[in-house]
Amino acid sequence: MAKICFINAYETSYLGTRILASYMLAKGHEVHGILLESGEYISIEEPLEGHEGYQSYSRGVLMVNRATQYKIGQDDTDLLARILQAEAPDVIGFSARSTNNWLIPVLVPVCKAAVPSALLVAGGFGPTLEPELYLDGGFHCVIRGDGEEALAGLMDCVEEEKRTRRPNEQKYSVCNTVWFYRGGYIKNTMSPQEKNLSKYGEPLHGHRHFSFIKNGVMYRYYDPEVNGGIYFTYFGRGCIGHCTYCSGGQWSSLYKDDGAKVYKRRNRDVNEVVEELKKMPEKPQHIWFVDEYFGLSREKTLEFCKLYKKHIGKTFFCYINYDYMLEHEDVFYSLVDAGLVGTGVGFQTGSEKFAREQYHRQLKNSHLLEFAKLCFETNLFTGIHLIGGNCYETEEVFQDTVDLIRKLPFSIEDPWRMPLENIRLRPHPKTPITFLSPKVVTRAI
Ligand code: B12
Ligand code: SF4
Repeated sequence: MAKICFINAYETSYLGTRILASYMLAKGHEVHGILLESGEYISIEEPLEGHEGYQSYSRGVLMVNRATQYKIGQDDTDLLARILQAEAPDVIGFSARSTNNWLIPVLVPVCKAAVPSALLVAGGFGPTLEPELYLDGGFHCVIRGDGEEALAGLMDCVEEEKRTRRPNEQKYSVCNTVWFYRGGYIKNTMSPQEKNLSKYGEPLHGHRHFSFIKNGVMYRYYDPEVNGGIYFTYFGRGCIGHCTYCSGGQWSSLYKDDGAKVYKRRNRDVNEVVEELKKMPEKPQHIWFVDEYFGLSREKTLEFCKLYKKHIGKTFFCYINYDYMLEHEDVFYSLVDAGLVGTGVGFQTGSEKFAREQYHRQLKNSHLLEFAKLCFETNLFTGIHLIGGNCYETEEVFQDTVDLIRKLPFSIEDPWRMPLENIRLRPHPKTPITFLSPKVVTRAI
């Protein structure tokens, strides 16, 4: 048995590490999750050029990810060090999106000083897309892509090292791992993606598995989701879109480049999702399915709705496939009947041409509008997503967007039923739009 401590920072749901944690426990390893700060949006007065994560304007309020205003400080890192020393893990696993890259020099010295013998591993979108950044910053290893199999392989090597008290060179060849070793980078090939997500189990919850640090205060053995209002989970992974500002497409390219099998979309078994929800903590009264979109077939969706209504009955949020729902309105109404109360519609711009050329989105605004009206009439809370701040946008494109907004339904009695959410374009490293329209990048994040 080996022990891993995961570190997440400024996150909302920590879904990736919750799943990894479940899988490591099932493999017989020990796990503890350290949650540094939280990922909520906070309001600001003036637009900020330098912001971590998204900056958005919605319901009359300008907002940024908390990481912009509340930087992790000495108080927080002292507490982090205390937890790490107490847990004494063999491996420390940092989970990061590119928006967390700035934390590399903050966290590495703390981890190394607290547990000098621990192997420092990084995973998630940030390290996957720029492994060298993390290795040069002091991490021993980066795991690219889906983390489950690679981390399990690595933990087994570490366990072997503990048992034999000898270095185990096999760790340097575990699939998906990247190392800086003997003066050069070792980039191991990607292993095929696992199709059956059941293998990885449910996201781990429970106070005993987590510690939370916020505002310089430590909540030892505390899982914020257990006492929060929302429970986060997922139906599956992957997306069929190719939006140029999204890092999702780069994920599948990694596998394709190595000739490894990758799935556009993998769904979990519907019964399994319902069984997980039956066991969810009592306090959260709302469920958020974090999938990019609801990708279940008609039969599976109807089956889910029936089971969900019977056994769970709480309200839920998810993104759904607009065209599909317009063609199969009965499926849409079943979801609403089961508890769907919120969703979003990604217009991004009022100009279909601009959406096609800049963002590689092929959707028809007339369909999106029809779907938005359907949501409105059904009383769903529906965020209308728009992208702001693209310097290639012309006056004509702007006018098209204004015209589109005028066509959206609106109720004076219930003005926030369909709020506009204008999110500033701030492409992540190496996303297609950074090559397509290089000027669009105002600051690398
Ligand atoms: C749902 C979602 C959200 C949800 C919930 C996220 C969550 N899971 O906690 C919400 C809306 C809250 C959200 C918030 C944000 N998101 Co988001 N989100 C997604 C989405 C659609 C799915 C993510 C998901 O849950 N996947 C399923 C889980 C299981 O996968 P995973 O978390 O990636 O974890 C796996 C691997 O990454 C890896 N792994 C992860 N951590 C670790 C750690 C170690 C040690 C190891 C070994 C492996 C490992 O193993 C895991 C299991 O296989 C993706 C798009 C996509 N296609 O993935 C964008 C995406 C991940 N989000 C993105 C961003 C930028 C954000 C925000 C920063 C935006 C903001 N608010 O400013 C915040 C992040 C908060 C933060 N500070 O980090 C970007 C990341 C881009 C990048 N280059 O980093 C993505 C790719 C979308 C995009 N526009 O490109 N997001
Ligand atoms: S932005 Fe959303 S729809 Fe577009 S490719 Fe990324 S995950 Fe898919």
